[in-house]
Amino acid sequence: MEAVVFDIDGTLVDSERHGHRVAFNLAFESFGLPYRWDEEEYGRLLRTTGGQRRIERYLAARGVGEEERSSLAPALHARKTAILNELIDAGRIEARPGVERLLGELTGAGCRLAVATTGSRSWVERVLALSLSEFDFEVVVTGDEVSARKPDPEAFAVALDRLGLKAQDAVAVEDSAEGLESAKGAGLACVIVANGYTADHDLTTADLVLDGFGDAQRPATVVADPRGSGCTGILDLRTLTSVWAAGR
Ligand code: XBP
Ligand code: MG
Repeated sequence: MEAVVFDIDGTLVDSERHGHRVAFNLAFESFGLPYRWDEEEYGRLLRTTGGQRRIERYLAARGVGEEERSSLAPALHARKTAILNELIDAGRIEARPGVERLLGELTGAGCRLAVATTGSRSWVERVLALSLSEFDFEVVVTGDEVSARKPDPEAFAVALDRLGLKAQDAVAVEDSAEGLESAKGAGLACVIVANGYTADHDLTTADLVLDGFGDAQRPATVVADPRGSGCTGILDLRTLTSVWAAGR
């Protein structure tokens, strides 16, 4: 196993409920718009990957015309991204429990680290620099560099290409059905670390499903272990290597 390619939102960081969603709402407010996405509605809106697309589809569903949408959505998204960067600077977007342990273990074993996200490069670089600064993500593919967002496999395919690796040399770690479909579409074995927004997604094609990264004090729950990795609730190098080997 040469590398692990990580998703960001909902995976490395629990960023959606109290990060992106808050930034979207503050952007709507700053534009004097009445829209507010509550936690429950946001979970449904998340099925559209890419924040600008999410805004566009929401505006269309509210009858905002194509011409107005084509200028309003990018402007709102730019404001949202600026606000999100302020939240990141304020330390509001943190790594999920167990992520730093796993990244340290992988780094110590000489395993290469990469990111394949649908999110925008502007905040992705910031969150990696501030919340995961001690780790070297050799390749970072963001929504800005791909023509098709997840569940399209492009983000993971570009990450593998830039790593100079084939799919059988690596494993993906994701949180959502869209991310799982994207990773599988690129030929990668995929571990899902689900969260409050994705626990009810269709994750049946995953090679392992946990509800967290886990650690000795608080192991995660193994939701599904179809490859027989023997995971006991701690996503570690051994478990990832076992999933990788079973997927070859
Ligand atoms: C999650 C997404 C992103 C974020 C919002 O990406 O779909 O769109 O919700 O970020 P992933 P942007 O799980 O692939 O990291 O507003 O920058 O798109
Ligand atoms: Mg995600």
